Amino acid sequence: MSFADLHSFVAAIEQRGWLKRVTVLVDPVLEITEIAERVTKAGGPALLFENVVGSDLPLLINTYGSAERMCLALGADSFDDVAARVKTLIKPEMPTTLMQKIRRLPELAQLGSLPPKIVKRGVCQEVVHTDDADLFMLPALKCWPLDGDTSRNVATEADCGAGPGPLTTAGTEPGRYITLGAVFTKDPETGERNIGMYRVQLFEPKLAAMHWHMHHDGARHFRKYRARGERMPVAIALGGPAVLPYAATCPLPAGIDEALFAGFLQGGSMELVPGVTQAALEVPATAEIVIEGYIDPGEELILEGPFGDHTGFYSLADFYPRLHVTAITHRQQPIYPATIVGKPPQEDYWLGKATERIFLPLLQVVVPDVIDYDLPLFGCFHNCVFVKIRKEYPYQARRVMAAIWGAGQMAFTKIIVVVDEHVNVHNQDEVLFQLCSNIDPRRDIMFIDGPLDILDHASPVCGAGSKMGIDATRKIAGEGAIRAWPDELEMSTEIKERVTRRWGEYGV
Ligand SMILES: Cc1cc2nc3c(=O)[nH]c(=O)nc-3n(C[C@H](O)[C@H](O)[C@H](O)COP(=O)(O)O)c2cc1C
Ligand SMILES: [Mn+2]
Repeated sequence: MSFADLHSFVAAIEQRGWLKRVTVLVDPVLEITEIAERVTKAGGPALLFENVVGSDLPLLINTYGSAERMCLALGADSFDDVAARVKTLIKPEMPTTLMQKIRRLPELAQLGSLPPKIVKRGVCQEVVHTDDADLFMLPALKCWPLDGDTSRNVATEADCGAGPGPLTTAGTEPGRYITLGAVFTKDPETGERNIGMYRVQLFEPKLAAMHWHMHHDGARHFRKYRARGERMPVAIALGGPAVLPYAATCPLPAGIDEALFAGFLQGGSMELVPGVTQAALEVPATAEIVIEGYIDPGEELILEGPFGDHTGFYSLADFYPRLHVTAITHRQQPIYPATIVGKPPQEDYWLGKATERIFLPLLQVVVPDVIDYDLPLFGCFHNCVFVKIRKEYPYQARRVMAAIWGAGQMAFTKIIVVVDEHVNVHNQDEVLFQLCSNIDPRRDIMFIDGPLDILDHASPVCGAGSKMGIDATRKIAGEGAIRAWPDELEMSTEIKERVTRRWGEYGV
């Protein structure tokens, strides 16, 4: 089952008892964060705030904050089911008999219906604001106390910004952000579409800042428009197909359209309509709200941030492009979807978990040695990954590390721990046990320099620094000085079964 818009997804989760409506008046400034923080960390439901200070729109949060809701949005029973479908994409089994060919026809027909479909009209444009567009009609959250407060947590010159621009005072309450928007852009050379989830800070009714990291596709497009000296059309979609926010976070290779992947995930094409003021872009027909605008790459940048981020720290304020709003369109009675990030676990943990599982078959194409991997909660996505391999030759773990450091967004991983096949990488204690016991630190830790997540505040410069690979596998001949390597303790199956069988007799 798939959900073509947020309204139908809300109805579905409400029907399953996974949504709670909050009717009392609440403040989008900090108060919603603290409520969502408590509910998410307790594994609680999605929340629909029907009465938000300063806005007529209801605010939905924690929509994807559980395995069940994330799977429902993906139209699957489990992440592994989706991974299995992804695997058939990359490793199609060739039908050999006529019967097999016939059986595969529906599958092939389905593949043909995945690219986005451009339609003439969409509910997302039921109401159109152009001259009267006002970003502050949205109940955009101020998530953390120091968000937008540029008196501290500001980047120094060593950071990512492309040089100073003038400071701008931010709206009514500084530090309000759109946090669950899918940002649509196109490559000016190839016309290829990209959808990325990037936060957007509100400054004035028609002025915002676009926080795309330099390594992400939106920023890549931006650099192309800048080189051409052309204005860049941008649209931000809120709501739309239930898979869209997830698709926008997917680490797809540059040039692969996230709308196509969304179509694959939901088993049917996503409908798009041309923007009303940015006709070069198509936006999701079923979105709740769409913000259309442009970035003029010739214009001075704006100091964006700080922002309480998924690292558990404020990401430093730095200079980012100004987004000028040309229209805000919405359906009748739109729902405003939002999320907060912060110390894990938050709602985004589940978006990340889905990716970890769904992208395993794709990672295995690049690094076939990887049997399984886990991005532990404490690692906040990019800080740490546990990898399991079947070791067959010397230094295989190091080869795996090097390959991961070259693989898409996995390249930003700061610490890689490689363990042997028998270790459960989803059990932190098991991995740490191997790590602590199996390494000679000087021999088994490898450092390299390279690009890092720009949110890593400990790296010596923004977006680049050192990474560490820890080979916690059993060492074999050819891997430097090792003595006889002992076997790990394990009771024989026979004795285990005997003790299980006789357990009652012992009376312990
Ligand atoms: C809740 C959430 C917020 C995010 N915020 C940002 C952001 O502000 N800027 C950014 O560049 N990436 C952000 N990301 C990560 C990107 O969405 C993600 O890396 C995505 O794959 C980028 O797409 P792209 O490769 O098409 O650019 C966020 C992810 C999530 C789940
Ligand atoms: Mn992309």
